[in-house]
Amino acid sequence: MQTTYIMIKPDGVQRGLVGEIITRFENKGLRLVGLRQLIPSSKVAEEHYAIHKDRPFYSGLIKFITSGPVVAMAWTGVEAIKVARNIIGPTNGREASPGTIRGDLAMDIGHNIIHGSDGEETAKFELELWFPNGLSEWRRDAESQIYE
Ligand code: IDP
Ligand code: MG
Repeated sequence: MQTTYIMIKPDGVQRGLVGEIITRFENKGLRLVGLRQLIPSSKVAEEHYAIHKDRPFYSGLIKFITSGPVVAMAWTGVEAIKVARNIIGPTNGREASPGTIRGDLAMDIGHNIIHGSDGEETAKFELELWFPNGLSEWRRDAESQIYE
């Protein structure tokens, strides 16, 4: 089992897509183990996107992500990091395939609705950053049907 950090960005919250997005992860069979809405501080946003700090879009990205509430989530499942990235689709909404969140709901590269961790190390770092008080430990009864 892996746990991945997923975040609905301010555009997704403003557009009223929170329910739609959570439904996709829940229906897939992932288990929600953390959920909070907050307006990110610059400090947390800068740490989260530190890897991009030398990119030309960095300051705009920090401004965007701190501009309003985000929905921070942690989802658990077998290969959850890859599964979630597949549900989300590639960065540019215009190039993302229909069926993915970005392919169905986004038209932009910056305003692309949602973030998902890209590997085990980043997932661990991001989960500790956004959920300093830890995650819920529980097991979905449906997992006996979701997994063989
Ligand atoms: P990802 O979210 O698909 O993993 P990354 O390359 O890690 O994409 O970039 C992080 C975020 O930075 C993207 O989701 C997007 O919001 C923003 N971003 C990436 N590339 C650009 C760009 O060329 N212009 C504006 N924003 C960008
Ligand atoms: Mg990324």
